[in-house]
Amino acid sequence: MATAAAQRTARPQADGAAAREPADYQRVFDAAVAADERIEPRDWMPDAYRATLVRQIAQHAHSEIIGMQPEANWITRAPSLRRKAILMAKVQDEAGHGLYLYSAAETLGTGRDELLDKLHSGRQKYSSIFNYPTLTWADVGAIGWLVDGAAITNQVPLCRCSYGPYARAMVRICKEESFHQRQGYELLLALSKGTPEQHAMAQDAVDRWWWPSLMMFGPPDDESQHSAQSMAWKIKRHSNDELRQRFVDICVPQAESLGLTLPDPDLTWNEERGHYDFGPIDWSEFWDVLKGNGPCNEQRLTQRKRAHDEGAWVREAAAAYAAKHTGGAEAAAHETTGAERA
Ligand code: BYC
Repeated sequence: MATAAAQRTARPQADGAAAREPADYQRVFDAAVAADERIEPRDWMPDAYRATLVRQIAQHAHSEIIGMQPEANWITRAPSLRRKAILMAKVQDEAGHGLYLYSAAETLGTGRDELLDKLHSGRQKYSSIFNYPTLTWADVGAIGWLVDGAAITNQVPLCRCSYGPYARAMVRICKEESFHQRQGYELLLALSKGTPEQHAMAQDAVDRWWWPSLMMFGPPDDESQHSAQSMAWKIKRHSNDELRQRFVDICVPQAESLGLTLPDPDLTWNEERGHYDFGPIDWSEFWDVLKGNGPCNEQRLTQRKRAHDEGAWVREAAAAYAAKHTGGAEAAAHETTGAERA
């Protein structure tokens, strides 16, 4: 009797069994999702499931590498060696996250070149949040606390995503994100407890990053075109609004401990719901940023394309090195075969 995993595999039957009908593959896939099993790269999967994963994972990967820019802006101006070392490590981590995610997308049969080409030509998105500028040093703290905090809230459930490679990549990413969130919180705390000017700088950063951080979770549920299907496939485990509410509930007491206020006069505890109520989000701003009209959209894409072009020689050198080694291995194998024959 074939195991559940073997039943899902789309490879030809080694035992010569008759090929299954498409409906059988669909049934086996549906049963695996219903049983909370992981779908793996060699398993049969519906085309639309594959396309949805490529869309989400690519957008996620693009966000990681574009997300390096706003913080990298402050590396040379970090106020101490310790802060500089922490920030450099964080920005490098984001590059690493991009690599895990591009690799996960590759397991779905989509090459990295193709995905980068779609990013550079505006055919694939990256997170709206990275189209806002980092105006002061406190923004590094606000990004860590709020942006990485929102990312963790969104990404912890993705560790249970139905697609194996994405879920496994998320485990490591979430561990690193929690370090990022803590360093941001600690940085803001130092500023908040510092001079009045430092406190004001921390408050100003939180005022600017709060609403865009809430937008990171995506449009409200009734305008989220992909949520229902993604949740049925167990790619997403919670809706955009559920995760946004969870994030607000986490942040309110943290803001109090930081001695900072969140820029929303409507934030109040709702005893009946067991959650904080919060004010209306300006969704016109969100859609406008997605259309390319945020304060930094143009700058981010221009910088990304420049970095890609300037890195061409590195990719060429790496490819030449790999070809040399593959060539060497093939030549060695050939020699062995020849020696055996002789
Ligand atoms: N920004 O039907 P919906 C990080 C798009 S990196 C831009 O709800 P879905 C970090 C959406 O793509 C964090 N676009 O979509 C890095 C769709 O358009 P398309 C990045 C957005 O996919 C460095 C349309 O709106 N995290 O933390 O079901 C330094 C309708 O939306 C956004 C991830 O990528 C947005 N905010 O749900 C520091 C997490 N929201 O594709 C930190 C993985 C929505 O049809 N992604 N859109 O053209 C997800 O969990 C989901 O894709 C989302 C959206 C919740 C974001």
